Amino acid sequence: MQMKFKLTAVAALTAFAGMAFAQDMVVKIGHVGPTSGGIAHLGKGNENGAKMAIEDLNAKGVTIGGKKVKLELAAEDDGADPKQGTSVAQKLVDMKVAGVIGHLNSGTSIPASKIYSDAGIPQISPSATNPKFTRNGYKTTFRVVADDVHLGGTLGRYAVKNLKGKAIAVIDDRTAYGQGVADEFEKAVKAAGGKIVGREFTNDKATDFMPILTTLKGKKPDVVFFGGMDAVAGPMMRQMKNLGVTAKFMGGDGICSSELPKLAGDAMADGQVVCAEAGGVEGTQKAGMDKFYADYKKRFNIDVTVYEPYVYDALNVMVAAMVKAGSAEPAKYLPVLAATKDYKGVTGTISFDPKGDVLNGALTLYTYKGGKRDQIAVVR
Ligand code: ABU
Repeated sequence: MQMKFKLTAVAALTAFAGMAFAQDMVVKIGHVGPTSGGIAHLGKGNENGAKMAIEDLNAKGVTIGGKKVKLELAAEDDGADPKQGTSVAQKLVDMKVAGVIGHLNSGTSIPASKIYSDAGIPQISPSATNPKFTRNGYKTTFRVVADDVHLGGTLGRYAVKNLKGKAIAVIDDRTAYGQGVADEFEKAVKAAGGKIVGREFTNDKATDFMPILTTLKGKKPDVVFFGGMDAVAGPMMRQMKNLGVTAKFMGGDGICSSELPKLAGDAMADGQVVCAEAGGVEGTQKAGMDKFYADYKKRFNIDVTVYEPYVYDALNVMVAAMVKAGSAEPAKYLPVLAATKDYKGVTGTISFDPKGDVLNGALTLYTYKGGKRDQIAVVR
């Protein structure tokens, strides 16, 4: 009798432990963005996108290889600094995260990609657009946005053909993204028969642009393109206004945020800015993106800045691959992730090409009216 009781108790304890194990299997996913420094608003937005994806997945319930899983976010700040980027990448590798969403910047994502590749850990950037990011031959590197060849090229052609720019000036912030997208813009302007009247550079922490703007003012530009981020573009626009430069102001996804009107203040005239987000949806897919914007606002009581839906999709695509592979072990789910085909996300349909780039990536051209982004067109 006593033996029977003992056996029953052991069985119950074993079952309970099994249940607890099944309930408690934790899968850690890393996220990296600059949550400090000049573009902390963008980094925090990206982190929120990752939080929202984790919360939604945990609420729905995720089962991997027959085990109920609790997803946890390991969020790190790289300050948009390449050295800090590699240091937090190593920290995430040491924590044995199953995968990483990030980094936000090309300048941090590119050096970090070697660390993740050496560790065999999949990395999906929701925003790094420098083409080099996916061109190092690493099997672990993916991105869900179009690259700077597409961004700079489209904007360069638009400056000549649609804006009818006759004297185009270019400034960049000397980062991997800023310089790269500006180079692509300049190439496309020239190929479309446009004239570049000046090229200047600054850096991603600068606040005084008067010397370079004064030089460019002498060349009477009707379009100024800036390769860099919104935190620099806003004050640059204010100083352009102070100098009486009324040129159209163009830039890539880095300036194309909901924050730019606040950063530029009254220096931004309606229709003056033309920028491009490195993704986009049309037709029936627009409902999903609109719903994400509304849900995000409800959850965090702030607007989407620009990349949050891409972070959300990147994390969901990663977890979908784990579910399909029946494993959160990087070596097991990586081939399934690479084979992602026609994943229906809030940012559109995601498939990866052999480099890890999103196939058939779109761009959305925007201007600003009344301090709000106003869509011009979705371009493929
Ligand atoms: N794509 C613009 C911002 C991020 C980056 O590529 O540096």
